[in-house]
Amino acid sequence: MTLTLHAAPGTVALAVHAALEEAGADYRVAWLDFKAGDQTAPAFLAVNPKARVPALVTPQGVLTETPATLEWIAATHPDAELMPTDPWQAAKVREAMSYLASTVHVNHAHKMRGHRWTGDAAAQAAMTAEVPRTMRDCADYLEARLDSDWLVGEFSVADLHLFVVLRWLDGDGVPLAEFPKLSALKARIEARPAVARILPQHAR
Ligand SMILES: N[C@@H](CCC(=O)N[C@@H](CS)C(=O)NCC(=O)O)C(=O)O
Repeated sequence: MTLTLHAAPGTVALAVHAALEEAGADYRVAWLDFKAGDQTAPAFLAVNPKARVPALVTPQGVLTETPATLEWIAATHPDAELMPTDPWQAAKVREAMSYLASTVHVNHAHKMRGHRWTGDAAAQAAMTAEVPRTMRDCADYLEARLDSDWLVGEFSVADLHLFVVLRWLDGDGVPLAEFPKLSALKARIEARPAVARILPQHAR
């Protein structure tokens, strides 16, 4: 069965798209137009009631949440070696993806999606104003802990997850150029043939 990835350009779904391409998976992309409100249309809510991308339709059902989806792709395409087999290294990959999803992505969402937390326009503006600081804190942490070519040992799905965040930093008021190790990692990921093949589809 061909997998179907529900995605929108430039979103965290890019990490899953890149993993499918890296894995040589049999897949297609169903694109959503966020500006048109596709994510809250009944047709998509039937796929993912959380109204978020990525959502991956698999033979066993729909998979959501980027870390879980990335790990499933790695597990079902072992030849691509997208997840370490060593338990410690695998736990470190999960640790990184949990941090990216639950802390970094949430900080980023405070820029445009403050309405998820408050209906108060002034409070939303205050949240937006904090994003350059909170995202810089994350970038500082990541830059300081990077000690090899990849986030955890060999290349893994955690690098693809991080890649999306690195693409967001400039827009969040944190110049990526100020972080030499993160800039070099982003360039290494962009140079991967699978990533280069899908990136044009994520131009916004
Ligand atoms: N925890 C989810 C978050 C997914 C998420 O928030 N995706 C955003 C795009 S980056 C989305 O679909 N937003 C739709 C909206 O806010 O309307 C994950 O890690 O996959």
